[in-house]
Amino acid sequence: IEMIVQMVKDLGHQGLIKEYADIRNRAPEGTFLHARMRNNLTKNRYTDVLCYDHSRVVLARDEDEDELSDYINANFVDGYKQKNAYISTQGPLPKTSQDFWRMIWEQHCLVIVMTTRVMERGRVKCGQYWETTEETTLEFGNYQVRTISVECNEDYTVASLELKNLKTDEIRNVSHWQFTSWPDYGVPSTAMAMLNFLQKVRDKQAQLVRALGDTWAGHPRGPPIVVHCSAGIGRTGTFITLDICISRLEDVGTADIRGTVEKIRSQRAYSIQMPDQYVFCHLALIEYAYSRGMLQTVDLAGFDEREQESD
Ligand code: PTR
Ligand code: PTR
Ligand code: PTR
Repeated sequence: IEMIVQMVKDLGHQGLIKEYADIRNRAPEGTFLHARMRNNLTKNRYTDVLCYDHSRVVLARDEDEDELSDYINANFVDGYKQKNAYISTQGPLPKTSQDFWRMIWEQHCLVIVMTTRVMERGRVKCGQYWETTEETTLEFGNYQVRTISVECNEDYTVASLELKNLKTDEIRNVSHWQFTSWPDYGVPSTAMAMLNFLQKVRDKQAQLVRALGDTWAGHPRGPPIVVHCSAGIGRTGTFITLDICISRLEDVGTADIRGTVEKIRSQRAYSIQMPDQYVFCHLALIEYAYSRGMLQTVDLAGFDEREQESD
């Protein structure tokens, strides 16, 4: 981790932004054929944020459904030493909320991380696919979503949801974690709020997986954590990058932010959308290491100077 601090210091703010530009300039490696099919086009929230075929989450199809009904703008993303640790996806549209819950059901997900607000700067960023009031229920096709309890904190809100499959009457619990202080195209004002949130999400997933007992035998860390923002690339990519880098840091004391971002982008195209989000990953990781006593001091004086010089 000392090497990361040194590297960040040597590169400076502009150097990191240049490094991100290099990553970003690389053309996507994969096809978007399903995302581009005529009947699927309206299932994409943004026409310029499509999802790769090779890592997409394929919805299960009933015999009575046509082959176009297996599409959702969502990709599996590997975690630290864990295949398919996450599903990165866009904020559900009214039209795709049913598909979203179907995906949660089919993939047995326990935790949803939402890093956007439903409305931002007067624009709708995500559909209201769950209720924010306790003891209220929404229905999307075969799925009923009931909000059991809601706990509001300064930077995030946790809702306990009950997801019912109306075909089988089976009920499962899903824990919904919304980070509320992250502007789109931007970064949180402090890394600490985000890091605390991330830690709580991990603890929750671990607790729920433990509670399932041996149901998830062979998958020690359980089903994928669903992460979404509005497009499912900028803030979602930043969250996942930090989660992976922190896991590695805790395991072997090292980090590879660039490699992590490149790997994530190979599964969810365009992940990490703004240069500042790339810079934020570095600074947040250093802050994390410092807060955990892995670093005694952090000297990034040169980093700030260079940032000011360039303004
Ligand atoms: N009881 C669930 C199961 O065994 O499938 C696990 C579960 C429990 C999932 C609680 C989510 C839960 O949400 P929360 O703790 O936020 O109420
Ligand atoms: N079968 C268990 C359940 O219904 O909750 C959990 C489970 C689900 C286990 C899926 C494994 C699963 O996925 P895979 O087919 O990848 O092993
Ligand atoms: N073309 C869209 C736009 O810029 O408006 C795509 C887009 C939207 C890209 C939001 C990223 C966005 O941010 P996030 O992935 O963090 O929701």
